[in-house]
Amino acid sequence: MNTQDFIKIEEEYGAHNYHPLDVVIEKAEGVWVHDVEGKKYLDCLSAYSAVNQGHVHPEILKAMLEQAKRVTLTSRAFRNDQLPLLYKELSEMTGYEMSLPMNSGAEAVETAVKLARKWAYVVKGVPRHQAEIIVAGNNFHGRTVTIISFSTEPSYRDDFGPFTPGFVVVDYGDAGALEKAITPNTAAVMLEPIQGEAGVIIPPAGYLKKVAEVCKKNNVLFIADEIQTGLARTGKLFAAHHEDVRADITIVGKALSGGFYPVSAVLADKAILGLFQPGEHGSTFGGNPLAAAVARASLRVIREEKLSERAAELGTYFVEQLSEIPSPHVKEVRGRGLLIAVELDKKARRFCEALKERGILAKETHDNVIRFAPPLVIDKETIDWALPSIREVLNMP
Ligand code: IF1
Repeated sequence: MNTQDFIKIEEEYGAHNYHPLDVVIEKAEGVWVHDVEGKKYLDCLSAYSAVNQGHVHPEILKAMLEQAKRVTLTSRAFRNDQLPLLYKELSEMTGYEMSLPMNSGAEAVETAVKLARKWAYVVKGVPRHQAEIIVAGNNFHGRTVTIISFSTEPSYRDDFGPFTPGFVVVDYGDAGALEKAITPNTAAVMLEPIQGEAGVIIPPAGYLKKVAEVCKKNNVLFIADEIQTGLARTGKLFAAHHEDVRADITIVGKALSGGFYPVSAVLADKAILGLFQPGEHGSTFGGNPLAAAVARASLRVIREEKLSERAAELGTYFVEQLSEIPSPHVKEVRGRGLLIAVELDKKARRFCEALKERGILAKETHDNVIRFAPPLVIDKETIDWALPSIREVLNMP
């Protein structure tokens, strides 16, 4: 079957909840993906930063295959020999005393919301069911009903009410507005350290630090959603580290599994995560031995291949090179590590389609932004290979 054959079947039998590029991928390795026509593409999306380690990383694959032959799922009614080791290695790598494993990013965000609310009632003394969580405009934290209840994107929420109450939206980047929004019932502030889906929006220097100070001063938890920005993507283990901020709760996902398996987790110290009592929260697959083995290998690759340093160095280079491209369409090039955005003065879709014709897969976000977020295993030579095509496309009429 060829590309059109696959597309025809997908269009007929699948829900149309995406508008993907018309490329049908059949295999991938490292920074490259191959379609059913035998064409090769440089992946500049990394499955929205889930394959920071590169596609089908051999070490993670080996760990997955070996574990899959032993045991894949025990449920948390029993214990397994992988999860304790993941807990320990996550703690040693991130500096948080404890973690709670889930599957999708949204499930980990929901877990963090429940944890912050419980902390508000049990520790802070907020009257039950009046806890408030402050979030930012143009946030993206997932697709569940509670999470889209605080989305400001009409298409994500308009047909899906009624909504979960208890969320207050303030402008991203404005610490003063955030401080004003704090009430005695505020449990937490939840932010993306860089807003990915909003178009790689990097907050003003010092914003995260100021937010952390405001939270501390007002006995409010700071929750950092690092599902997309974390695990080396922006050139540090966490994007919050660019401002030496240590959130009270950090949420990870995506690259926690190197793209092999849905694995997410909530990280916090015992004073917070110790609040969950047996049976209060869970999930059938959360913390399963296969997920734990995959996550342990994924974290090992990030450490051993120094992916944070790599993202910092190559991201700086990539941004410099993109910034030097003369183009009538480019409004701004911005990025941190290998999370890069080229903002255009017009819709970006046709530029992404032109890039696809030249063997580069990038996805538009928020209409006029092209996101460049290749796997962190990319090298300078490959960036140099891509630049002439990017230059050509950015100068299309
Ligand atoms: C889609 C966006 C990116 C996330 C942050 C939580 C989640 C995500 C910061 C939820 C997930 C994904 C979801 C995917 C597309 C992609 C996305 F465009 F939707 F917003 F990356 F920017 N926090 N982001 O970025 O994690 O439940 O998906 O595992 O829903 O279309 P998830």
